[in-house]
Amino acid sequence: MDFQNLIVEVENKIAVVTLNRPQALNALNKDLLSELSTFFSTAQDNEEIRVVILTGSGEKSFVAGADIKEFSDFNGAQGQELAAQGQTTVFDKIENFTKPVIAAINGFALGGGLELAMAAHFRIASKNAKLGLPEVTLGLIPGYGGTQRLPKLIGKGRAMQAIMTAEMFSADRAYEIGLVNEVVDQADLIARAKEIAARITQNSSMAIARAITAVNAFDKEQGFAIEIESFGNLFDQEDFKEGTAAFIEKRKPNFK
Ligand code: CO8
Repeated sequence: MDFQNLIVEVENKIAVVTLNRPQALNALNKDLLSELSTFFSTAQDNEEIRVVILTGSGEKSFVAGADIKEFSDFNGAQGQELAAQGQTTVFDKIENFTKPVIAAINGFALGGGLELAMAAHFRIASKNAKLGLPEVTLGLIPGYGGTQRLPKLIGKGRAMQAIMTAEMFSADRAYEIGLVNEVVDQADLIARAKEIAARITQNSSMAIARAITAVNAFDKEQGFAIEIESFGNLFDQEDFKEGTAAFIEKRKPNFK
């Protein structure tokens, strides 16, 4: 995989994807978004990849938002097109990706950067991380799903306040309110993300894919029906037979 704005390292079925525009604090421009979209399309069928870790290059920033310089002269139609295209080709694609995506937030996660982290399945952060949706300071609102995903993660009232004030959460505060699952020293961030990922790779990837689909359906009307359908379907799969057999035989399962 040959990218200009991403560094992709795959080892032990774990892909570490580093967004790499440090001169702009890894802001999301069109090229970077397009490469992210390509990466996730390719990774879907790549058997060498079972978990994806997203992080930013440098010690200062995960992603400082959408690239303000790129859209500063856009009109309404262009802005809407940019947001719609980004949501479909990147943010929703990540949320619905059937392999776990972990955001390892190594600094600023602002605007589109926090929205990217929220599209991931869960988040861990380094102690220096700062998270927020400052769009109203630019006369905008979050356009990459932030108005939908932030309230689900931290509650409507807190999300309203965060969006209205544009204030940043410290890593510790983000942990307190459930926006990130863990806070670690920056030096340990990727190692910890890999540790979690390695644990995930021990489990049935087929079951995990179904779990992602079911959890994502939680707030949709048909959520319970999707859960039931996926649950039933898994009974017909090899992994279920291996998993239950291993339990009964008191051994570790060997999932293909
Ligand atoms: N876009 C473009 N360039 C950026 C961005 C950005 N979001 N953030 C930082 N940069 C650039 C700076 O312009 C600067 O470049 P240069 O050296 O050429 O001047 C370089 O990165 C370093 O940044 P600073 O010098 O500003 O670094 P500081 O440590 O002083 O400040 C901050 C760090 C606080 C993160 C500051 O850079 C900042 O406030 N950045 C903007 C944060 C922001 O407002 N983000 C939200 C953007 S809007 C958004 O994400 C909307 C998402 C939905 C879009 C839907 C499609 C329209």
